[in-house]
Amino acid sequence: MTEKVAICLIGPKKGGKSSLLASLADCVAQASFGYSPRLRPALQPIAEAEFKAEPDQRRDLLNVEQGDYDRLKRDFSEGGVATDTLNTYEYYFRLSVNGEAPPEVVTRGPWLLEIIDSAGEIAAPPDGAEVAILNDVKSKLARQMLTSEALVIVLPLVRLDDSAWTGTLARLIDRLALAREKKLKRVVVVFSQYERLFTRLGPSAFTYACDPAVALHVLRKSLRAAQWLNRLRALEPSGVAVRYTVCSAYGFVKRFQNPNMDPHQPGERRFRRAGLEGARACSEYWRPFLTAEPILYAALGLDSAFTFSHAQLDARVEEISDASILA
Ligand SMILES: Nc1nc2c(ncn2[C@@H]2O[C@H](COP(=O)(O)OP(=O)(O)OP(=O)(O)O)[C@@H](O)[C@H]2O)c(=O)[nH]1
Ligand SMILES: [Mg+2]
Repeated sequence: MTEKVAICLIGPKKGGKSSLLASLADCVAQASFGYSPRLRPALQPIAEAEFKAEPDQRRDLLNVEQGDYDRLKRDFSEGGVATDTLNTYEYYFRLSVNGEAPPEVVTRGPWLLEIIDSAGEIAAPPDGAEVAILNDVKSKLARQMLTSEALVIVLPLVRLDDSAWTGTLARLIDRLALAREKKLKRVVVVFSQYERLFTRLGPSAFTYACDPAVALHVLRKSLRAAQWLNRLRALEPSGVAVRYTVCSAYGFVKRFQNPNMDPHQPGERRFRRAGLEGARACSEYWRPFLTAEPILYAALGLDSAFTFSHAQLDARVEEISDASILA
């Protein structure tokens, strides 16, 4: 049976929310995730009308243009555009699982997803900053957070220490934990821009990035630097599952295995073949990394090799022989 799931992306400005979303469909299509390849998930952008239609009308709507998501992808491939604060933006997808999955997952679905993106300043403005946001927009996002089944908190991995937004985000988590009428079932914290940790490793970068033990080590280290995330534990007694993961929308360069960013280009441009323009120039080499995880977990509650619970993060730290290279 078709099931609808609403997922709200929140996190600071420039945290990587829109980039995660823009790379999501390609990440699923390229199976660039930590789920078993036998799961065979498929994710297709759909129009809002299809999401909202009654089940018997859905077939007629299959050919509607997917303009909004195409525009988001194009903006991302051209270097990214900050989301404006004038509204919150909904994107719609059909998710299906076509391969081997736990029985409770295959017997349900397909899933119609509504993913809500918004400017970081609305939910997580810098502490003490006067950011003028229309009250309508704030209350729309607040309502969307309370009526979503899942929340994905996107945090930039590399700028945790000098971040002015931790206070506002911590207070938001507290308020969510106290809210009675929420529908929340799952929260995923995802640290973005993961490929940046591996820039000095050249063609070995992808091999290290693909090791879940490295991600676990990085997450433990990041959580020590972000103690305020412990407040999420307060959600668990009310039945909300919390997971941590990492992702990179830029990802890695196909065939060459190095991180897909060029530090010598102004604004750290992604690699692309000179002379080729537009989407093709990027897709030839671009392999996004794990941006599927937060959304598939949010929608299905299904763990991958790269999603970690508090229990896994708390477990006795095993020595990881190669982790010292990341220090
Ligand atoms: N190195 C690297 N940079 C990234 C990645 N994803 C996004 N960025 C950079 O981070 C910037 C911000 O990303 P966005 O996706 O626009 O962030 P956002 O959370 O949507 O920001 P707001 O819309 O302003 O709230 C982009 O312009 C990129 O330069 C990534 O995977 N790796
Ligand atoms: Mg954005």
